[in-house]
Amino acid sequence: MKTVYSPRHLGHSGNMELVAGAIVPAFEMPSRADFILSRLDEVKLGPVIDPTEHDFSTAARVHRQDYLDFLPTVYPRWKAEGRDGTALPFTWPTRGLRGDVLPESIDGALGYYSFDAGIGMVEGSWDAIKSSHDVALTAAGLVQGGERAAYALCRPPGHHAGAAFMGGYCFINNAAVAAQWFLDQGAKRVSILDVDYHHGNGTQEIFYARSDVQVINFHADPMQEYPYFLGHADETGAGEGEGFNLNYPLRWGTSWESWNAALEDGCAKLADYAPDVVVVSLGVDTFEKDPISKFKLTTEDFPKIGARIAKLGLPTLFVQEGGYAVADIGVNAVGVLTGFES
Ligand code: FKS
Ligand code: ZN
Repeated sequence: MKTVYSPRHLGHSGNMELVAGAIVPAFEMPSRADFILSRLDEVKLGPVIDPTEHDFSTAARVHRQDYLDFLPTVYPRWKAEGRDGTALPFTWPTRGLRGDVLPESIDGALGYYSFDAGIGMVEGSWDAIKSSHDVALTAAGLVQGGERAAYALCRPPGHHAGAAFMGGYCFINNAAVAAQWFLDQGAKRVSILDVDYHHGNGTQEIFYARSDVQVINFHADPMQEYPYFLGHADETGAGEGEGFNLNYPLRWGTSWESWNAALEDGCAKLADYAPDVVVVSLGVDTFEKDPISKFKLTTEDFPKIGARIAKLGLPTLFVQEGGYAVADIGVNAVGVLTGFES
């Protein structure tokens, strides 16, 4: 399997986030990708190639244009206020406030275009975000070109980013852009299988009223876990999209047996849908030693996920999302890929 990777992710570094009342270094850090890259080399999964540059025309079909225009302006505007460090929002338009008027202030605009403070940006962030988008589309191109599967080593991740908002370390929804691109290339139906520990609320929002993309999520129950405000089982789609969104919320402490039962059910629904291609939002923060998560999957479980996905017998694009047990992330993420190939 080929991997697409860009060192331009490295500019997205030194970020801070709010954890339990303190500002601390963000868990989503550059070394995550380094560990994956060195593990890819160790197991000789296949060639690692550079992305080619892509414009944002496909991204504009899943994101709002004003949001895409806003992203590259964030850090220049932050600096123009005489600031440095991490750009972060702190006010959001919740119930009872106006969510329809974009403030002139950079702090107001950051709140308008986000749902949490997990989206720190620094000088090199925009270039990294752009490269992550290019990585996803380049890997999608490999699958479109006839490869059985490809791996997009994306950083930053994407599945929390919605049509017009960022959140949870995500800015552009790489998996959603790739899915849209497959459709634009002639695919009739695409399934997104999101195995990250956290609910992919952005992906769900983007495709919620559509029947050409089936979105299947296995994740920690939003009653207990971030992102808290989406991801319940009764969210099944709207209008034309009714029945094409599937959520499997699972309680803290979930281990392989019950996680796998959900995967089996989801895979059966996926097979019924009979998509032309599968996009996997690949998070390995379901790992027992993940520092921010509370599932109990082991290193031995990840290849089984890959093997089950391979059994679907469909062209498959893997898009990297979360995973914060940095020393194990390489073995676990690459374990899914080798499991797929075995
Ligand atoms: C406050 C707890 C909230 C945010 C967790 C974000 C998870 C991101 C992810 C992605 F795949 F997008 F990277 N933390 N400290 O793993 O879902
Ligand atoms: Zn996650």
